Amino acid sequence: MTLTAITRKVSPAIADCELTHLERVPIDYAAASQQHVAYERLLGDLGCDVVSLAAEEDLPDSVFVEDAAIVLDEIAVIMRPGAESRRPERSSIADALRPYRNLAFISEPATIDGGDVLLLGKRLWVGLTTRTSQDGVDQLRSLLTPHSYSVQCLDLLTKNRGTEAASSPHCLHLKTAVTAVGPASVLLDPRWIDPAVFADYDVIEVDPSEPFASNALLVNETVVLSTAFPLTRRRLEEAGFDVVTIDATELAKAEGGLTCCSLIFREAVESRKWKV
Ligand code: CIR
Repeated sequence: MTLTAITRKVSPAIADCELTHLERVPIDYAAASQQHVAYERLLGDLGCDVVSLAAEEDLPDSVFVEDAAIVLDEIAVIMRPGAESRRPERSSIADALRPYRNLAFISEPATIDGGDVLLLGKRLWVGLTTRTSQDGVDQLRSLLTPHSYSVQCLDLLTKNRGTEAASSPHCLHLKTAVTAVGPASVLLDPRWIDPAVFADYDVIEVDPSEPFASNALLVNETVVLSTAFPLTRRRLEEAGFDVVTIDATELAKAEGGLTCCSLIFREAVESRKWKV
């Protein structure tokens, strides 16, 4: 199926990115840009029309377009990111999405990052985290209930946490801990999220030696995973998934994973109707 993928080039200011759990280490801008170009090429190979936005010189985290919006068949919702430095990323993402969808907006004081929103069919799981507030979840629910989505809030600050809840910091976003790898399948890290939460789904757990492997990107029927996680790759392949890997190690230093760097969506339902 042809999909559209919105991406944005790495900002030359990436070294000034927000960091929550990782220590700041130097980020090689050239290497990050090169890896990002390979990511865009891979999306193209997997059937996406890639719309690559120009870099935003003054917005360090703007390559992580996933956090500024969510795109559903019926509507796109422009988020209000929890980190203040990231709020100016929204206007250009709204402009990029306008040709494809009607837009709705999360308004202040609510905050919500797209990285906290996991879509499985008509169900959205939304993590309550340091970036996403209850008000953000509630606003999203009122915007999407008319489109027949159910919005399920997952408190990741005090509940639903995995085996390392007491000893390690919680993960940044819901999708750091769990992502969709099929229509009813999720890849998760049981240290960060209680697998019982996803009992209705087919659950694949990451290899215990590979933290951060749980952020995989599903494009059509292919699972894209970082080359850093060969053992989790093997688990997925043994479970019957088609997996391709890509080097995403440079942006990982900015706490970015594979889902973070694109907004992927299919043709709007209305325009499909026109073509029938
Ligand atoms: C941030 O802290 O906002 C960025 N440095 C990383 C955002 C990664 N986005 C995501 O997981 N959805």
